[in-house]
Amino acid sequence: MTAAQLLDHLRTVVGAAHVLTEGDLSAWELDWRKRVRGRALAVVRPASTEQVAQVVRACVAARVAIVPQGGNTGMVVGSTPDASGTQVVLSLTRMQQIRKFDPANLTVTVEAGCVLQTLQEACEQAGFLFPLSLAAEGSCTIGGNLGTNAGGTQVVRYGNTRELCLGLEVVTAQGEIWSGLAGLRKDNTGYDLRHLFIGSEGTLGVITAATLKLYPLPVSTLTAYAAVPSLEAAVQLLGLAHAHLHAGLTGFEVMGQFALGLVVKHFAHMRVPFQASSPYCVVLENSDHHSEAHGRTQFEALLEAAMEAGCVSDAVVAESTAQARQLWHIRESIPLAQAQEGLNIKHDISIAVSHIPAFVAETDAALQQAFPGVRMVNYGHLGDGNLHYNVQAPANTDAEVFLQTQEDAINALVYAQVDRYDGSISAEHGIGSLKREKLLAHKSPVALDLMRSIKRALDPHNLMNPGRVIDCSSASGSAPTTHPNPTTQVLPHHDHPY
Ligand code: FAD
Ligand code: 2HG
Ligand code: ZN
Repeated sequence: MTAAQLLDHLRTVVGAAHVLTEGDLSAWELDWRKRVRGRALAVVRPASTEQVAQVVRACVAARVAIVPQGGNTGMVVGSTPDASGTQVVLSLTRMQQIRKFDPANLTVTVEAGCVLQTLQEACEQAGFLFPLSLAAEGSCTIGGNLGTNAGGTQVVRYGNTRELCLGLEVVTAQGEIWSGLAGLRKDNTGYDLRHLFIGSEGTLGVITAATLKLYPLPVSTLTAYAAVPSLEAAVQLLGLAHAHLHAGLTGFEVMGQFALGLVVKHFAHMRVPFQASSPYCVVLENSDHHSEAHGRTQFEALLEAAMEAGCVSDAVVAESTAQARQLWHIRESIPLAQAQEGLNIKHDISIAVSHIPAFVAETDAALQQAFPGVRMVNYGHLGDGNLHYNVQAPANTDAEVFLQTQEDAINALVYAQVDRYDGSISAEHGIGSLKREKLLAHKSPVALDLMRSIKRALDPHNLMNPGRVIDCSSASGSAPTTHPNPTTQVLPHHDHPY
């Protein structure tokens, strides 16, 4: 089958209006950080699981690779096509139905293209909480959240997306439909296939729907914002927060002074408490199931104990939902402020919480010694041991030249430290193509071989998002493939500011 014949066939499957080949396809071809632009054979937008299956079968017959895509907000260049012009972007955004609420089972079944915020709001209207929450929630999709096993700001209480998922519907790399949406909390009938697909970044199959866990809505959700004198103090505060709030602790985020300074600089209208006076600040959330008064008393007792222990120097508790939103907005604006500041290097790392202060002290010092003047944009989900330990070029330097010459060495230094502390080089964003080489260097050979075996077994023609996560192309000396995997085109600097 030629490419033209394939496109004709796809038009009959999803409708001509939903096979995009011309015009500005940047929304699908350019990654969120604007680091890499690919070129698609077509963007195909099916409206049902059956259509996804037909698209996959047609692509397999034509030996054309498929790149599943949701909101295209991923951080690791995993959802855009390569530069060959031969890959089909399979966009799930037309599949957005909430298929079923099951209040007694505390589950919701939803299609993969549903935007996270749409699902959160629908759940709230139905009287339930769907707790996954991240700054990209207005545009990321459930399929992308599952594909990346996204984390976000509520993991400390509810776990990441994997832990919120009870079942999946998947179109396999052969174009068959596997339906596992029963929503069972107990099912020990052999391998748990759902966990293979979650976090596989579109490399094993296409997630078309999921059954997800719901929780009771808290009676009151309170937010506090605290200045802490050090990272050690932030870790001590985390311990106190667990002890005082128990399961009420639903958010614990840390923000370094320079990261908050970028928010002040680029979003001048925002009020950022304690930024000038404290090396770190923390956002805490307490979700209470008794009453607001109970939640507030608990929060006040916690902050009093923390001040007595010397791990909090100043704190505010939001008086209203609007104030709470403003405090969270500060935290959630950091990635955007960092983008405004220009090119940067992201490290989405996890380390045991207990080791984080020592890791940061040592790694900050080593970076300053090797790359004087680098600016650390350090913040993240301290409650989960997940830091966004990002590096900005020194002030008054050409960031593009700095990155070209120093990025590899900076990554090597940071990831060697992560290894020394037995951490992970990707806590929540995934591997995509950005970290594929790093995965080879930081994962054990046994683990890599197991991953390759799974990939070859489920996707023998290497057509599902090839070149992402783990390379099984013939060029890698691994599995046979009918497709070379040309490297994506790295953009000139004026096109990739983040
Ligand atoms: P996409 O970017 O479209 O795709 C991501 C990956 O999933 C790709 O490999 C793609 O092939 C695959 N995929 C997409 N849909 C499917 C499907 N239906 N079936 C199989 N595979 C699929 N991430 C966090 O974890 N925590 C955060 O706190 C966080 N904050 C963010 C804040 C901002 C401002 C931004 C821009 C991003 C943030 N992210 C965060 C990253 C990103 O939002 C998440 O990775 C999100 O889960 C991606 O969803 P998406 O729909 O945009 O997926
Ligand atoms: C966050 O927690 C996101 O804000 C983005 O995961 C992190 O931009 C980043 O480095
Ligand atoms: Zn994050």
